[in-house]
Amino acid sequence: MTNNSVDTPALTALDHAAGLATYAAAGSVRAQGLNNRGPVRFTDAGELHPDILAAYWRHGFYVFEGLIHAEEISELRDGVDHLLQRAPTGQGALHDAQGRPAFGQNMARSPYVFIKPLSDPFGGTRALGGRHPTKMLQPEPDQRSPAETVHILSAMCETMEAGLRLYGHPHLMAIAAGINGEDFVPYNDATFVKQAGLGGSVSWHQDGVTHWDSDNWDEGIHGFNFQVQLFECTPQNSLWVVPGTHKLGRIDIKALVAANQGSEQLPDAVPLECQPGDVTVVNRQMLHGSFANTSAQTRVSLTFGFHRRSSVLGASGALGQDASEVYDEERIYWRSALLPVAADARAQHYPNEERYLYQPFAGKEAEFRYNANNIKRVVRNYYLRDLSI
Ligand SMILES: O=C(O)CCC(=O)C(=O)O
Repeated sequence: MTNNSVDTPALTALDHAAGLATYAAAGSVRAQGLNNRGPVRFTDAGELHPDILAAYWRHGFYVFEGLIHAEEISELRDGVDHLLQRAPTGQGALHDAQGRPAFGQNMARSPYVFIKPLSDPFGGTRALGGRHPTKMLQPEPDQRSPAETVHILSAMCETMEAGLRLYGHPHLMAIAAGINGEDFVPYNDATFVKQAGLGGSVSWHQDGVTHWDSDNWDEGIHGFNFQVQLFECTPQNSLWVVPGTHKLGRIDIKALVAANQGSEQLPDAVPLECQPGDVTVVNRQMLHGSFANTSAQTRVSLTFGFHRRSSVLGASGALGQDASEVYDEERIYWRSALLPVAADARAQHYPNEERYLYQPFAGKEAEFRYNANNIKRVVRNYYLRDLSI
């Protein structure tokens, strides 16, 4: 299947879904052969199990099954639902669909990114460092569709208490330490909302933009992203990855798609099929993307990443950050302070759960409790200190 052009009739959502069916089934079979999914396991010393780490480094991704309990998933769904109910009616609008003042107007940056339904907002543009060089298929949405649909919700630790608590999840933090070292540091967060019949595509890309030409480049230098899945992820609505591509350096995506007869259905890709509560870890150097969601199932993926400290210290702003920003010790300290605050928010909500002690703030737990002072100095506007590379 080739991309739309002005000369060809518009692709219907139905045809798009039908055009994905065979590819989706084959991708699902390929994924099953990889042996990189299952429940999280730790050694007696509390470290991420070496078999899991080996599978992650081999393929560039891992699926942790059932990591987040149903009760917490339900709280997160409520949080996202609230944000969607109170969303402005479109980018920059002041009211929600009920005519109430929209959420987020007192924030330093709107937490909502809207797009035209089923569109590919970044493919083939210079946005985000031009890292999405090709355009995905853009089927025609149903005539009753709204003009704009929410594509991304950001700042989950400020907009949802459940989002902040998730950030401090002890198993997620231990996984981050296993991959990036105990002094790991945060990246950013973005919740991808792919509503049934409306959700747009995310064109094939690799996330990292800073270190491709570094002398000390390696397969882990751009960190990884978690995706916490609130609903079932099927081959039709899920993120797809090309296994092993985190080892290849910068990929010529345009040439790859051209060599595939212009089709977005890359031959070796696999879907990240998940149940609610599963968590994926995807290396940010992986070639990955997702198709327009012409299926009947919504996907909501809470996406947040972590880096090695050495990848970030001294780097300049990239992606959502201005190039004039420098990630010095102080910047890293205050962005990382969200982790002990999140761990304490979690401990207050789930008092019987063992808390993760984040090594860079060891001994400072009392100073970084979840309280009014730290909501003001650490949580508010935390996303302005993101560490994007
Ligand atoms: O979940 C998606 O559809 C896109 C996610 C993605 O591209 C990313 O996390 O970089």
